[in-house]
This record gives sequence, structure tokens and C-alpha cells, in this order.
Amino acid sequence: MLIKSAKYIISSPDFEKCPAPDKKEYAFIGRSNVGKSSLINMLCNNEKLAKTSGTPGKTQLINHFEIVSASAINPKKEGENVKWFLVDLPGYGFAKVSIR
Ligand SMILES: Nc1nc2c(ncn2[C@@H]2O[C@H](COP(=O)(O)OP(=O)(O)OP(=O)(O)O)[C@@H](O)[C@H]2O)c(=O)[nH]1
Ligand SMILES: [Mg+2]
Repeated sequence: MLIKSAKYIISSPDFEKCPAPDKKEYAFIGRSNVGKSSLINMLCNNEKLAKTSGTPGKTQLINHFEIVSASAINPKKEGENVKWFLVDLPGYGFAKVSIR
């Protein structure tokens, strides 16, 4: 699969405020500081897309990115643009931030 573009859409404090689920969504779950945001940036070839930090607890909101990729799953649609959400989630565990 070829990711053609990745665009920041919105940061949401809880799932009810997230964008309408009109596209497929993919998210990575894991402890704070394991590299979820870095992985998203690597996949999208854009180091500035998702904010990363060496201090656990950087991502505190649900961040939606709209991805346009060239389809490689359905042979009939090969090369066609497909839009989906890549979602950067806050980590759990040992975030070095105060409890809100
Ligand atoms: N050695 C190594 N360090 C990495 C790798 N990926 C990310 N890091 C580092 O790990 C730290 C945390 O990366 P993030 O991508 O911000 O981690 P996160 O899982 O999004 O963290 P939270 O937002 O706190 O949940 C940063 O200092 C990155 O540079 C990797 O593949 N190898
Ligand atoms: Mg993060």
C-alpha cells in the first residue's frame, strides 16, 4: 500500500467528540512512550505529523489524521485512492503528567 497523503484533522478529548466514523479507522494502542506517534510518522513519511516526545504522556488527545492511499487490497480497484483515518491515541501506564 502506498500512502499518498496524510492530513491532520482534529484532536478530541473523548470519543464522543471524534469525527463521524464515515471512513475506516486504524489506531495503535500501547503504553506511553513506546513510539505510537513515531510509528504513525514513519508510516506517513512525515516526522512533523504526530507530536512525539521523549517524555511519556505526550499524546493526551485522540488525534485523527486523514490518509489517502492507493488501494492494493482489491485487485479491481488497484491504484484507486482510498481515504481512511489513522488515529493517534494517548498511551497508558506511566505518563509524566498531572491528573486533570
Ligand atoms: N530506540 C527507538 N526509539 C524510538 C523508536 N520510536 C520512537 N522512539 C522514541 O521513543 C520516544 C517516544 O516516542 P513517541 O512516538 O512520542 O511515543 P508514544 O507512544 O506516542 O508516547 P505517548 O504519546 O506518551 O503515549 C521518543 O523519544 C522517540 O524518539 C524506535 O523505533 N526506536
Ligand atoms: Mg504519542
